[in-house]
Amino acid sequence: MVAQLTRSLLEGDRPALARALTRIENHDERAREIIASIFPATGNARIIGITGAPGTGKSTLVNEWVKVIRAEGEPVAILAIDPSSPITGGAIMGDRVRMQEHAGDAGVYIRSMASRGKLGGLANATRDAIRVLDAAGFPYILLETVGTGQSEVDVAQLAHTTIVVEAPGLGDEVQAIKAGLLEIADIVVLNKADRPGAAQTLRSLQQMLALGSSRMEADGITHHTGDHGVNMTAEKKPGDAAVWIPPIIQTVAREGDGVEELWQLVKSHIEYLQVANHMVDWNRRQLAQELKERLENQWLERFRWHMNGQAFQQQVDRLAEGSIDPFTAVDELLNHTLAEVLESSTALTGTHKGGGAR
Ligand SMILES: Nc1nc2c(ncn2[C@@H]2O[C@H](COP(=O)(O)OP(=O)(O)OP(=O)(O)O)[C@@H](O)[C@H]2O)c(=O)[nH]1
Ligand SMILES: [Mg+2]
Repeated sequence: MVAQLTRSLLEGDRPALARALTRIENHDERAREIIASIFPATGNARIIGITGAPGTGKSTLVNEWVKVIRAEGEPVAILAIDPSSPITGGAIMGDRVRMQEHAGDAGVYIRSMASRGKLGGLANATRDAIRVLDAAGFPYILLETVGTGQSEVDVAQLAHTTIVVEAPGLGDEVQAIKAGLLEIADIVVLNKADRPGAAQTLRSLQQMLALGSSRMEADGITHHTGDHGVNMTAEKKPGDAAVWIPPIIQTVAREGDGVEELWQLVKSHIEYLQVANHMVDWNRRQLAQELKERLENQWLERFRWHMNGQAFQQQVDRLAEGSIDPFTAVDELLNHTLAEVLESSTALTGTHKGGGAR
């Protein structure tokens, strides 16, 4: 069943792709088998993250961008992580309508994924969804997330290139700064450059990027050096000339203005990653982070599952009687549960069949 699905998926079959993504979205048990079997076929796609405050024009930008990529003849997948927040939930319909112009194009695949689900599950579900799209043969995956919370910031960092979109007229503060997004930007887009206040927002962005770091201006583009989050934390090695300086670009997404230039900037960033082993470093860092998160989640889940209700209640009783102190109660409970978890892990030979925290 899964073998058939995987085969179809690798052949580029769209219904199979949709089914696999649904399994991932629903945290279906078989998602794991799918990922295991496609894993060797992944690692080829370039992932470009587009994030920013609600309404900054991310979807409009993506829509225009898809036209540019398609004009070059490359297939492209768009993965939109829908926030469950009621503020932006309504935008999904708008996106559907907007994206309809790509409906007849087999080279464009659009999918939105709900961000509800288990704690810490969003980044992992997104990782898996990216792998499925990658295995299905898309050379470019555009990942749209609303940059409102830590989990969205985590998701934005799954991209090789992270674009932070800002717009004027969203209040006094620059939203990307408020949300802590600027630190993870490889490219900053000031969209809605046609709107009043654009010049001022541009100045604020430039100032923020320049804060605590050197700054150079050329051709109206402000550069910035320093620590730029996940993509930029690679140690500079001797003989390694390339250091990426996140540029700011202005766009009017609704008119398609600046989108071509943005694509060229993204291509130079991809090139930058490919020289001097940045991509190899990036990949290892991503995998280490994923392994850490999955390990923590699995451990916690198993631990909760094995947390014996009786043993727990017993400790509560003893605490109430005053025959034990809370520290000893925790120690004993921990040892008891730990033993159970380890025992069951060997019995299951690594396959978790428990119901988790449900
Ligand atoms: N004036 C102007 N309006 C724009 C521009 N780009 C997008 N818009 C408008 O801004 C509104 C929000 O655009 P979206 O593309 O849905 O924004 P988004 O960032 O995807 O929004 P969420 O997904 O809800 O976070 C729409 O009404 C767009 O038409 C632009 O360059 N200039
Ligand atoms: Mg959107």
